[in-house]
Amino acid sequence: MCIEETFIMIKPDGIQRGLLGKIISRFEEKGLKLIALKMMDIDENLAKEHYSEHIGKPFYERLIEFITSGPVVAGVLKGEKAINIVRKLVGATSPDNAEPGTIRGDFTINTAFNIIHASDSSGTAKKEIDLFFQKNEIFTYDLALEQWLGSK
Ligand code: FUP
Repeated sequence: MCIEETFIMIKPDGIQRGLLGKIISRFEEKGLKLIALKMMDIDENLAKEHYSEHIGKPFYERLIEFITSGPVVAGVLKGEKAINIVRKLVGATSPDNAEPGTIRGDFTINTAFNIIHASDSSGTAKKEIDLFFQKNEIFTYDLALEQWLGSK
């Protein structure tokens, strides 16, 4: 069984629109385990590190300005094939491609203000979890399902 950990971040627009609870519920209802969660400000250095792959792109400056404009909520989700499952629940980057039923498909209309980030591979998941969380901010506990499956 492929148990993975993945990073999510509810962006400033998601917080400001009062969507935090609804977004987190999608992951809880799916059966993913929330093992870390915190509200925080992102400073410019962290923003630039997190979005380093986008340096030089036309939307880069606005992206850094936006992600540092207000608090975000960062989290770590764990579960079987969690990275791909979370990306599917989040939906495509561009809201016109994001399917109804996905978080972006249901709640967003503009690519720059797409309310949530989620890691897109095991490499970025590890990098992003390490960038945003100390080891003692990540928790270990059992879900009832895991006890049944013996698959912690
Ligand atoms: P995603 O992995 O779906 O969050 O998307 P990307 O890593 O490609 O892009 C990161 C963020 O840059 C997006 F969430 C929003 C922003 N962006 C734009 O503003 N315009 C674009 O054309 C592409 C991305």
